[in-house]
Amino acid sequence: MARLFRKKAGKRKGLWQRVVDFANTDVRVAVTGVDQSGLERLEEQLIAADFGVDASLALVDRVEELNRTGRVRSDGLARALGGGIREILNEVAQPELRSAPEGPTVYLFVGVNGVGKTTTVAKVAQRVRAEGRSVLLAAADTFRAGAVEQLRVWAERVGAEFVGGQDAGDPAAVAYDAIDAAERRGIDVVLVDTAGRLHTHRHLMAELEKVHRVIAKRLPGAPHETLIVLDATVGQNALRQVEAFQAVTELSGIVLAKMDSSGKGGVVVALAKEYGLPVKLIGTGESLDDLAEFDPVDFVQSVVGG
Ligand SMILES: Nc1nc2c(ncn2[C@@H]2O[C@H](COP(=O)(O)OP(=O)(O)O)[C@@H](O)[C@H]2O)c(=O)[nH]1
Ligand SMILES: [Mg+2]
Repeated sequence: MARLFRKKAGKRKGLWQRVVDFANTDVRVAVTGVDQSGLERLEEQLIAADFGVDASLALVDRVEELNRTGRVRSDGLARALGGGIREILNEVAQPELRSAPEGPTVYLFVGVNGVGKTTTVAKVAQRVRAEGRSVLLAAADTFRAGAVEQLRVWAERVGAEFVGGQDAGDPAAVAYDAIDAAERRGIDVVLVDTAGRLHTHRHLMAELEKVHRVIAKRLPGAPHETLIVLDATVGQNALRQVEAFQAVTELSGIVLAKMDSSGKGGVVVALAKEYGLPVKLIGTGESLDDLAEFDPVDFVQSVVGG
């Protein structure tokens, strides 16, 4: 992941450079620490970088606290921020995907349209295959024409089993059949792809609630992960999406897709602070191998170098 951030340092710079420049070039900061207007500017910059209000205030408080003890000078600011961000992220960190003690492990993928759900399902399938485990893809996106076929193609490419419904069929039935098939065939992991939807799609949200409920009923302990896929480029809107999906499923973590095309990693901190949800995986491109674990230490290192 460190490589990813270095690669995009140019883009990311705008975001952080303002915070860091502020510490380095403001002579008063170097001599006397951060003054009140400096703290206000820092707060604005953090909010502009998508850290969210709660996290930004907590970080500024931390800087203010260190400031009082004289410990914030030019390079100390980056370190103070880095420590604060790490703390917020570590509180919710949980990089491992949960597995079933026996029988198939089931992961449910949810999120709005076009964020990268289906691609993420394929990437996770590829990873499971690489670990020598068997995997079945369940095409419970029966809403968008062609979605079932799209997942079938991925399944073939990664060597996964496949269960697909009819277009316009019942997605909960697809998930149910997929778990049946996995049990019968002794398959290790079931990945359930779903249709993109917005909180305004009442019918589709109710349908998703049903998918979740049917999985939980069919196999106690499942879904072992309910992962919301977010497009890293949307920034603050990610928070609204989490809120909406949390209301109908029990989210266990986040996949932040499109980190390769975003300078908006700050939202990760807001999500941890406001929803207590860990980012488990990040998408770093459109190919099957473009999936990485989210590592808070790497993240902080890459953004503040502290
Ligand atoms: N750059 C980049 N593109 C991605 C990533 N993940 C998905 N995409 C692209 O985003 C688009 C939508 O992906 P898809 O998986 O169909 O989204 P879905 O509607 O949520 O299932 C496709 O063009 C993908 O190739 C990623 O991590 N990085
Ligand atoms: Mg899809």
